Amino acid sequence: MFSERYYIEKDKYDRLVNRKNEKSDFYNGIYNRWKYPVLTSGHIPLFWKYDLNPETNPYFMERLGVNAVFNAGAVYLNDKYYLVARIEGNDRKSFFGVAESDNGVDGFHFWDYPILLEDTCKEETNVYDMRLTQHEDGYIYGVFCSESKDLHSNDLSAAVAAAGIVRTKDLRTWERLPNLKTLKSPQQRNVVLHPKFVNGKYAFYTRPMDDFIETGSGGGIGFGLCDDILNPVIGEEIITSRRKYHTITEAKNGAGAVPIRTDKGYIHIAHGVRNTAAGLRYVIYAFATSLEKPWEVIAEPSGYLIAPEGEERVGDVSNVVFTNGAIVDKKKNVFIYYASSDTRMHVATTTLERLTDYVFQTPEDKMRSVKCVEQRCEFIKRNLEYINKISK
Ligand code: M1P
Repeated sequence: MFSERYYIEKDKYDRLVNRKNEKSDFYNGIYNRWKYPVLTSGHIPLFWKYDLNPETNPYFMERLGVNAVFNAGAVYLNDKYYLVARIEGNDRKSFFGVAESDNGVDGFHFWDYPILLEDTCKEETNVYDMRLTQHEDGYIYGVFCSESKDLHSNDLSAAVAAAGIVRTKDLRTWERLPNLKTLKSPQQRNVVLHPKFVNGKYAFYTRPMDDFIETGSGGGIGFGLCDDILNPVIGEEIITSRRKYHTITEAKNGAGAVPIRTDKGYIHIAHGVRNTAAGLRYVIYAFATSLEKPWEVIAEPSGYLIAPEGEERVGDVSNVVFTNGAIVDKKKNVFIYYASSDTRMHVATTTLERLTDYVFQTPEDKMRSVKCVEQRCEFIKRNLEYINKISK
């Protein structure tokens, strides 16, 4: 018989997973924030953490704890909303688990088992942050960070990041492909596969990096083509959305959700990082690239789209919001899944029409205070003239 405590914990879990979500009172006209996180460590089934047999676990102890659930890839299949979340054990190793919901804002529950990747890469220590691309070749690709110890350094923390690739048709059976090789960049993180062939090739958004943490000379989000997904190699990478001095992307940036196709161009939802006295601050921003040349930026609203607010500001890595998944459903509603402070998952919702308006109509960053004040003064002037006109 299960311990009495099992039923208490099971009741907590059931209440959390079945809790109805509601829009918060946050307003900016661009998207709605939802009150409750959609996934947390509390959403992990008890049988992933507790040995349920009282003979081997008489004190009903957690034997394999889970520290955090965050940075989820997202995909919409057969009218359901799926997240492939980064689950980090108390042992600091991350892995992936599939959670599904009927409406995209609540009711997310994990399948019985996490994803067990093929062990094809013996030096790999950690995996995280999967982006899910429904490619026109018929597969769903998962591109994630594959992290290994840097054996060429005496620093115990030195690591090497590469892009791992898996593919599936049903989220249940996953085929591991070789890691992506980028000939010009020693390290890669935040790599996203474009959903279409570009010039007949697989196209990746990359993030050239000199080092595991610092992007160094890497100029921003990169783009490169690859002939063969079974032997994925990228020669040249060109820069799409650039890091810029004194902006939200000054320290680094990285591709997030798979680009969303609209009539006007592809919308990208990415992250930008700046340095502060309190450490790095991660925000989410948006930009658009051309349909014909999906590496060419054609619109980039100034500033951030989502910044951490309230409880989002605090967690294992505070002052961080990060996205690697968004869904556009059959009604053209957009679900932006984002993690806060490397701890939990949230959702912000909007429509494709509204998001397109935001990306293409929001003014660009004028890059210098004086120019930004000029921009704001013109804006205020137009508004005051309009108020005057309608109040006559
Ligand atoms: O801790 C914040 C994020 O840091 C990394 O992002 P980036 O590569 O841009 O620095 C990632 O490890 C990500 O998982 C993490 O959320």
